This record gives sequence, C-alpha cells and structure tokens, in this order.
Amino acid sequence: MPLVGALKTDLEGLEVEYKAVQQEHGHIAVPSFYLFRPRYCKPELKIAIIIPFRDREEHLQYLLGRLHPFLKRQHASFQIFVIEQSGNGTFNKGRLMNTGYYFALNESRKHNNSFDCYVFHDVDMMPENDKNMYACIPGSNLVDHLACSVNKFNYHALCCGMTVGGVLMFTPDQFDKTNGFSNRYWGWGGEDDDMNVRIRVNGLSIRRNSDHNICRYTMIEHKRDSLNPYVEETVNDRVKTASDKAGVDGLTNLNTTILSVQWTSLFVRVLVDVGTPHWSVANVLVQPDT
Ligand code: UD2
Ligand code: MN
Repeated sequence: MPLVGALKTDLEGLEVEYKAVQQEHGHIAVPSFYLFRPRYCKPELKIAIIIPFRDREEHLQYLLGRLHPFLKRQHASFQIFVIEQSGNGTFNKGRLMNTGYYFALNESRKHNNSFDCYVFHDVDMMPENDKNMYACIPGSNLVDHLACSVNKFNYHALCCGMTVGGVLMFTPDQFDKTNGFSNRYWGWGGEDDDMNVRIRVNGLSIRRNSDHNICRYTMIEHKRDSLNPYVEETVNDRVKTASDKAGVDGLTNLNTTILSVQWTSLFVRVLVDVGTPHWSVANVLVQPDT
C-alpha cells in the first residue's frame, strides 16, 4: 500500500478508521511479545510507540485507527504500548513514559527483537500526513520532534527552543543519554520543557521536518488537567533545576510498579502504579528524592 500524504482528520473519519482496524485485527489471538510487521519484507527498524494514558478511551480508539494503517503504509515493524496510570491520583506523564520505555526495552530484548526507535506519543495527537516517517536514525544525535505543526497552535511551525511536546522520537542511546523524562512533574506541564533542556545539555539536538505540511497533527479537543505545582516556578528556575537534576532524576531513580500487562490484538496495555507526590503541610509539592 503506497503512502497517501495528507490525510483527512475529522472525528467521523477517525471513527470509521478505528472500526476498520478492529475488523482487520480483532480476531488475532495475541501471545505475549508480538510485533506488527509487513508480510512481504523485513524492515530494518523496529518501532515502539509509547502512549501515556488514563481515561482517554475515545482518543485511544481514534489514535489506534489512525496509527495502524499509517505505520503499515510506512512498512514499519512496530508495537503500540499504552502505559496506563492506575488509581485517580495526580497524573505523572514522565513516570509513565519512563516505565513504558523500560517495559518495551526489556520485553523486546528478551525476544531478541530490540526496538530501534521509541516514539513518545500523546494519545490525542492524530498525524495528518503519512509521509511523516516514524523512523529514527540509529547513531544520530538528532532527536525527532515529529509534531512540529499542530492545530492547537494554529499550525504555526514550531522552531528553535520551543516545546518538544506531543510526539517525540528517540533512539535508545539518545533516551539513555537524557536519563529519560523527569519523574518529578505531577499534574499538567513541565516534563516536556524539562526534556528540552536534557536534550540540549546532553549534546543532542532537535530535528523537525522543514515541510510543515508533513509534520501536521490534529490534537483532539479536551479539558486540561490541573496545573503542575512546579509550573509556578519560572521557566529559568525550571531550566536550571532541569539541568541540575537530569543526572539523578529519571530512568536511574524510577520507582513505579507494573500492576498488569495485557497483550491485545491492537496494542499492549500496561497498568502502572506511579506512586504519589509528597505534599508538605503548606500544600507545596516537596519532591520526594526517590
Ligand atoms: C501539552 C503537550 C503534551 C504535554 C502537556 C504537558 C503538545 C501538543 N502537547 O499537552 O505533550 O507536554 O502539554 O504535560 O504540546 N494524559 C492522559 N490522561 C490524562 C492526562 C494526560 O491520558 O488525564 C496523557 C495523554 O496521552 C495526553 C498527554 O498525557 O495526550 C498530555 O496531556 P494533555 O493532552 O492533557 O495536555 P496538553 O494537550 O496540554
Ligand atoms: Mn492534549
């Protein structure tokens, strides 16, 4: 199936795509480790899609309906890991993504199918052009910010130093170099700015597609989570603490528990206990050093 280029991205169409993908894959009884791959060729790269998740079922269906045909047309060999936070405590995206990375890394190693690229993908971000390749360059120091033109920002092209939010792709070496996402941002905001600093202080840089018609995404409308208490910190303080903390806060001190794993015909669902923030009496988040 050839690449199509620009894709219509309306909710009705996304719903139809999801139903078609369910139809096609619904019958596959999935053992444990499993990769979606083209029948007629063996792609060089193996891609892990890591989605931080809680209570966004509708967005997840839209994204599954979009990504499966999208990656199939790119002749990708891939798996989709939905890393779901258990309970209804304050959301911690960084911890979920770090946990998802470790899970996919260890599972793929165990089955001699190590992933070459890790795409950290918001559940509500629908890629609008299948020429936006979900394929990293092993050995490169360029981290791919795939979502560089988003409807939420009126499709303004993001450039130097701006957010790296939405959809970010690393090789394992690059991700290890940054020590992963910070574990200390509870609630909305911060972890992506922090990662922007980690990328730069570790000798890496951001690559964005220069053709903004290709890196277009529709972010599905939703209400926003409550602010991260750290957001009051000025950006400079955050940038400062980010580079100070990068070495000790992230993959190396991740402290989460995987409660269950379910391999389904469309994705892997990993339920995770991310722990809880320590709140001081003044209700200011006193970040646990753990
Ligand atoms: C922006 C960024 C996002 C992240 C966030 C700050 C873009 C396009 N997106 O997203 O990457 O940096 O700011 O944290 O710049 N989620 C759930 N359930 C929840 C809350 C969050 O599943 O209850 C997941 C989900 O994958 C979601 C992602 O976390 O897409 C980011 O949360 P958001 O979409 O609520 O935040 P938003 O749109 O401001
Ligand atoms: Mn969003």
